[in-house]
Amino acid sequence: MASLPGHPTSKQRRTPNPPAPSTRPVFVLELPSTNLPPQLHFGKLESFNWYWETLAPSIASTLEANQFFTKDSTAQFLRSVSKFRHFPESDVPEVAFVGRSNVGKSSLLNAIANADVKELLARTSKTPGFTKTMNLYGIGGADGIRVRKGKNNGHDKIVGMRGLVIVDMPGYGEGSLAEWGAEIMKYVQARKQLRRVFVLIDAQHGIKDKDRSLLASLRLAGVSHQVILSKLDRVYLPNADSLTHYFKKTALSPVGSLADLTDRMNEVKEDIQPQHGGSALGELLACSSEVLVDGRLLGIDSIRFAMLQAVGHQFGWERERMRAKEKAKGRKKWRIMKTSRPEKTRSIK
Ligand SMILES: Nc1nc2c(ncn2[C@@H]2O[C@H](COP(=O)(O)OP(=O)(O)O)[C@@H](O)[C@H]2O)c(=O)[nH]1
Ligand SMILES: [Mg+2]
Repeated sequence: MASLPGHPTSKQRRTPNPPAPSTRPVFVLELPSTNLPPQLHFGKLESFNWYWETLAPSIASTLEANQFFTKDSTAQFLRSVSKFRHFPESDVPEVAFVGRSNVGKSSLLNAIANADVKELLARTSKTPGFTKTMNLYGIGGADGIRVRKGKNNGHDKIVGMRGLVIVDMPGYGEGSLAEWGAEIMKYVQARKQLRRVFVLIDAQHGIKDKDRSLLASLRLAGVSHQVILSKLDRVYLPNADSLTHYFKKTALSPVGSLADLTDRMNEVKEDIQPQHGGSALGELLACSSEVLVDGRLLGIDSIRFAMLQAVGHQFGWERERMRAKEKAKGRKKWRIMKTSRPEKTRSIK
């Protein structure tokens, strides 16, 4: 008789001590399915994302994340600051984008927020085009995210409910990381609202020494961080019904193979999760901010999900679970109230 799926066969039942599951993730190649939502597979390459310690988002969560960034909110430019001490106080959780100059930070921000952040910055900032400033953008929030002016020389404060702030950092270029980063390191180490730093690495050029030093500083400081491979279209474009350049509107052809991408990801993974000490979040996301694959920018949906997860956004299923918990708690309280004797009322003399 054929055994039922999930039931051990007689041979398996006879094995006294089954070998302990390997802690090394199994890197399984799957055919990319860009028009299919990601599947929940532990330790597998999800089309072009690799989740080895975390779970890929469900279809519903991905849709919700997209809705959050595209329908429920518009990006607002909040402020440009060059010194950590000039940051406004804030009630709103933050994430930051860091990486080498030209790695694609601002383009990714555009893609995620479905906005032209450079234009927002030029329109709203008195000192536009500053590549050396840390630029703050607010997204979402019931009434939007905004800066409330401090009264009587008090501090300005970023306020708003159910939204997040994204900080677009200046890139580290030719100079040393120390030159680049005194103020930025102060920010990542001391900013209380910062929930996760997204470190962008160019998928084509791979990880460089300066990226390694930055990752080491983040590990040392115990700052939560996650790596994203940018410009994925330069190494890999899947075979899809339609491949189009977002700006030029030109048709494109498939590029590279999943095997190339796997090699690149393996290389990066070695660097971001060393044997000892803290490490980056156990997933590697890859994206393109410029190529549409069957009408969607490659990999952006999963990054939207990761950002919302980083700021503690409650997804639909989490809200349901909380509601069920509250309900169960309410029932228990009611049962206790019903079964316990009423207290004797004491007369006040
Ligand atoms: N092919 C490709 N080019 C990109 C992508 N993202 C950004 N770029 C290009 O890379 C350059 C630098 O991008 P930018 O977002 O300004 O980088 P930043 O300095 O890190 O903010 C620009 O010329 C972009 O057009 C991408 O996903 N694919
Ligand atoms: Mg930029």
